[in-house]
Amino acid sequence: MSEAKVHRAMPSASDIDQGLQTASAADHVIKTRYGTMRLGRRTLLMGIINVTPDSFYDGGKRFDPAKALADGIGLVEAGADIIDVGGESTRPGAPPVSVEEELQRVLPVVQGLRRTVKIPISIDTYKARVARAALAAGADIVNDISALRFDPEMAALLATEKVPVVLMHMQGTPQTMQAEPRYNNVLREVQDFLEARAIFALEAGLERDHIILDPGIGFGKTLDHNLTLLRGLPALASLGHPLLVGASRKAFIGKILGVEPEDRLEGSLAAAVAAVFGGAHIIRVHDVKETWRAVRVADAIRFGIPGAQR
Ligand code: 9MG
Repeated sequence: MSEAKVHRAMPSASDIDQGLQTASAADHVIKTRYGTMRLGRRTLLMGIINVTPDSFYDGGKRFDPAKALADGIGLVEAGADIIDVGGESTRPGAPPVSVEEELQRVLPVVQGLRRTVKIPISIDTYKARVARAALAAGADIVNDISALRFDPEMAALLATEKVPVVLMHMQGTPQTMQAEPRYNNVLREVQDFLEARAIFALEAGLERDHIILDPGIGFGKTLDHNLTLLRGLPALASLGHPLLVGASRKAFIGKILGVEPEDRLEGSLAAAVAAVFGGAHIIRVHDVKETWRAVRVADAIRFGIPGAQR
């Protein structure tokens, strides 16, 4: 497993699911410029590389691009299927950064990863200018926490570039979202929002197969809202698009266990496994090696062991 997805080793990103023989009810195929991802036969892992000084867990750890690149390669060796590179913290209250600053942070890392790893790279940004430059530098997917709402040029860019996008739910903005999140029915409202954003994306010219939905765990949600959404993932999966879930080391885990981000690994693994059983196709995580093991076992229970006689 370890070197399989870096350039110095052999298989390509299109081999992601080679050899797997069990299929689930919700099969999806996402074609990226770097290879085809098969979803629904096993859960994919999106490894997080935040090139920021202030992210809630890894802020400052990868602010040096060389360190971010080395850690990104390490996540691929640990089993990541996608690497998500971000240059602006989205923790509650984090200040926005300028386009120039964000580009300075992410571009060397995207370029370095593209030269080195053989899996799709995702750029975590809601800014069209950052997305455009990152795509030119080798990114394949755009992870837009605003679901195409914060930058009016983002939808047209993605339609032209023909790349997949993650459309995430958020109430408010990162600056305001945790002030007083309120819903009458959080699951219904998030479901309606995601459905509406998928329709918006389609009408803007994105391909149906390029739309990934995400409930936005922790983005304008209380503990109870987050738990209701994680419990309700099957309803979100029923929208007919691949589902991405990011719960890794988030505050709701800290609230349950009374622990700081450094001590939330076990809670994150529990959330990842719950997401697998809820129908998530992609899990966004900091701890790829540990999540890879937990999710392989969860996948074996859910789908059967690939190739095993039954
Ligand atoms: C950038 N970012 C932080 N948390 C996230 C989550 O849960 N989903 C997505 N798509 N992006 C996230």
